[in-house]
Amino acid sequence: MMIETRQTYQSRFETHLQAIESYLETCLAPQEPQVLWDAMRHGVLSGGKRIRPVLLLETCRASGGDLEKALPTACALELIHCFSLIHDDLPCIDNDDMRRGRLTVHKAFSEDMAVLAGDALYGLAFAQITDFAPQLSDRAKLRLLSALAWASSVKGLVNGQVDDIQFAHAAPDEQLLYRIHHGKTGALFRFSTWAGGLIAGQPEPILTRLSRYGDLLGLAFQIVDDLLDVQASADVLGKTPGKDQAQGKMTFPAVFGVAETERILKDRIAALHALLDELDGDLETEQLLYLVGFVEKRES
Ligand code: GRG
Repeated sequence: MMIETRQTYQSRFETHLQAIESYLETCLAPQEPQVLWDAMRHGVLSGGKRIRPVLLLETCRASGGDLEKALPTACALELIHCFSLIHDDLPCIDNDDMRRGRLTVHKAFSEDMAVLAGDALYGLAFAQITDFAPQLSDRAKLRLLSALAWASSVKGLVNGQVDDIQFAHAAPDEQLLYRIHHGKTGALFRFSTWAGGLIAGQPEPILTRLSRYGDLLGLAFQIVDDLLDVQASADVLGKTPGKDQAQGKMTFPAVFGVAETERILKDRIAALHALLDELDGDLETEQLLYLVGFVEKRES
């Protein structure tokens, strides 16, 4: 294991962020019809944490891969994530006015434009891999496209969201809680860490472990999200706190209470440390460990 300083981790994280912001800005350069592109830009270029594309870039780098090769797929993933947030905020789903500290897309524009901006981002995401990733082999592109298609639809985001809607106000149920988050949050996290390894050319057994890293990290991320919804203020969160409880959502604090939720989080963090210990040697794991700390300690 190489020993690097905290400053190195932060500056590497920021380098990833700059590459992502600059790519997203270019791929969303305004076009006609202007209102559509303005709405798409509002939904994407609005200061998200970019944790999913950072994870993809970092698992690729930690695997010895080329960051330029991974960037289009990392940003495709962020476009899909932003699409899901735009649709999630719609009046017919979560009905939120604020996201990332500013008005949601349907509030800043209109409901029809928010639906269409989301739809456009979904297609634009896949086009980043097909048209703007010449360094990837056709086989790698097909595997990435297939995995992303499943993760962002019926084996991930959408089924997770359907469960989330259907089981709002249902009796607390541990199995259901994990099922919802395995889809809604876990699918894109699993994709990010698996795809980073795939692009770097890692063998299947390592890809399986990288997926597990994404899965555990996604779960930790969601647990922190649920705790923040109970504990943080609107200013810090950039969105309305306390909404989960108001909407009767199946969250970790709702099912387990806050103290037990904090214990489960510690348990998952310990499992992440153990997994990264196993991967050390095959991968440069220190920055992946730093990202575990980032997820655990985040305040918004
Ligand atoms: C077909 C893609 C698609 C979507 C339609 C609405 C929907 C189905 C799915 C919603 C999925 C969803 C909103 C999951 C929430 C996951 C989550 C923890 C979001 C917050 O992520 P952060 O904190 O947000 O990374 P930022 O703003 O930092 O990007």
